[in-house]
Amino acid sequence: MNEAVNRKDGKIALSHIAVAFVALFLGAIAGLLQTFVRSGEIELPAGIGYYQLLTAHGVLLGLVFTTFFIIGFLYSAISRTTGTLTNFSNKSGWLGFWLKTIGTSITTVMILLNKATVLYTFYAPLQASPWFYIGLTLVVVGSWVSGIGMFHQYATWKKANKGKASPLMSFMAVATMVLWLIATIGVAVTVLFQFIPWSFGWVDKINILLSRTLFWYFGHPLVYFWLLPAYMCWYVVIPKIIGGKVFSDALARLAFVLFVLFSIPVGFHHQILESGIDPVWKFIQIVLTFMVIIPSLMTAFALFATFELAGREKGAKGLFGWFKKLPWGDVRFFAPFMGMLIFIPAGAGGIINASNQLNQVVHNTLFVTGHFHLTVATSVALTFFGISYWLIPHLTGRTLTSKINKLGIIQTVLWCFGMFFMSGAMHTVGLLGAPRRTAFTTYGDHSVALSWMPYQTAMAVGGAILFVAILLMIYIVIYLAFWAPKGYEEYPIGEVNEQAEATPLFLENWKLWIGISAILIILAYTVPVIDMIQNAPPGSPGFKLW
Ligand code: HAS
Repeated sequence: MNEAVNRKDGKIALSHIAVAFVALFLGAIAGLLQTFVRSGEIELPAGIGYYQLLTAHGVLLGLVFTTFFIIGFLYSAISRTTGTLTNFSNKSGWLGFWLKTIGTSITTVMILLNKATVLYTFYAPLQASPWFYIGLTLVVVGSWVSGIGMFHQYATWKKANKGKASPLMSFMAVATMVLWLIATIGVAVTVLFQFIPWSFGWVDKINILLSRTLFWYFGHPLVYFWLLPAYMCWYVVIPKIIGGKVFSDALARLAFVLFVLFSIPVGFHHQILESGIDPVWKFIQIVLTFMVIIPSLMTAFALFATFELAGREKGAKGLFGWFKKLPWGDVRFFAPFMGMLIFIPAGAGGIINASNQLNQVVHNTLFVTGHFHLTVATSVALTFFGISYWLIPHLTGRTLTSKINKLGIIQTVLWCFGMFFMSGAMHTVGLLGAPRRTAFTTYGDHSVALSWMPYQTAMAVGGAILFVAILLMIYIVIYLAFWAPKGYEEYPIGEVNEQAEATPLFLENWKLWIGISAILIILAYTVPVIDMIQNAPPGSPGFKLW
């Protein structure tokens, strides 16, 4: 195994990470302004709309920051663990990068021109400029090209190492991209066959229910596309940083396989309150949703085991003695750890959302917004920051200094504080009935709406703290990329515990897993989708309400 990522391959990863952090910065400005507008502190100048900002925030952070960071990180992981990329994989890496970057630029310009104020979920019948959808298509096609490059590298390694299990990190990267490719079929179909013809005016009407269903076929696995790279860090990188071992290679692979199987046929849990879908099919998909919780519970188990075994190796005694042996002063550990810790309430919120009856209380309220600010914007984002502290200097031939390590710890603490205020207030006020996706309003000074105001102010306070944390992070990223002392920063990859069971090779039988995944998708979606087409509602013209 290479100890360092090849320089040429590293440039692909770095370019992706650079775009990711530019998107993070722009998206954060939108986020800060939103919290101030929503709490009634400011009004936006120059005709900028609240929903325009909200669209920019969701697209730049939810779609661009994540996708670019993930693909950059996965390329680095594959190159680090399977060796220098083949010519084909390297070229695919660059082609994918440019397609995604051109697509992102088109989409962002459309949002800034106020021609695509449709939020990141672009629900019909809100209708954007066709160029918004074309930009998104390029991002998706670019990500496919990147994925094919990774598959090629993995297949080349497998051919040269017949009968051996692939390196764990590469396996995880491939599983993440398999999930992504299957998931994006849904969004590709709705954008190509519904949104683009409708927004160009080639057809007058759109089947809203079908478009939302195809969106959520993609939208739920999307959240695991965000989560799995964080899990790669938790399973493989963290053991090395804490001086321990990967608890079980087989368990980690099985968890990733379960995500490929169960993360897709569950989109209806975002549509529990959507009329026109038979409750039986909603019920089936909710049962499958509870199945997709299992690999996260397995992950929690494996992490506790990793921490405990590492602690006992270092002489920890008692039930919780290992806790003190963790490297609290090392930001490469501390930031992802805070992500894990916060994933416990974040995941509990997900289970609340997924429960049919409780969903009636929280759907379309700020509770859901609170949920995803803990999951993606804290557990995942803090882990991505944790990766950046060593990955960026590793790729630029520099080192993480103790000053930046300290700043990173301050950044993490600020992030957790900011999120405590913002997401805590969102969860609470959501339970009091405050809707999501709304600008400032007192609903004619209604007493219930007025009771939400203190929470919205708390959201703005949290948002301001988070903005300071983002500025700090951007400074750290620039420092690590350009100013940190030259040197060598380790790319940490944990070894597997000698006492773990051997990894069964069937875990890499992709034909089997993709086959089962296809069967589950067909089972969960065929009948309801046929129903939506055969008994289609009249369809809707486009609306531009901004
Ligand atoms: Fe979710 C809505 C259900 C996980 C993101 N979710 C959303 C939306 C987003 C999102 C963005 O069923 C909004 C979409 C929109 O715009 O409308 N979600 C779930 C469930 C899970 C879940 C069941 N969500 C995530 C993750 C996300 C994410 C992960 C991003 C990364 N979600 C829903 C539902 C809705 C929803 C409904 C729709 C609501 C509605 O009505 O609109 C599960 O996967 C969660 C399982 C997680 C766990 C936690 C395991 C804990 C671990 C940490 C261990 C910690 C350690 C450290 C070891 C069971 C692994 C501790 C150390 C110590 C010392 C203590």
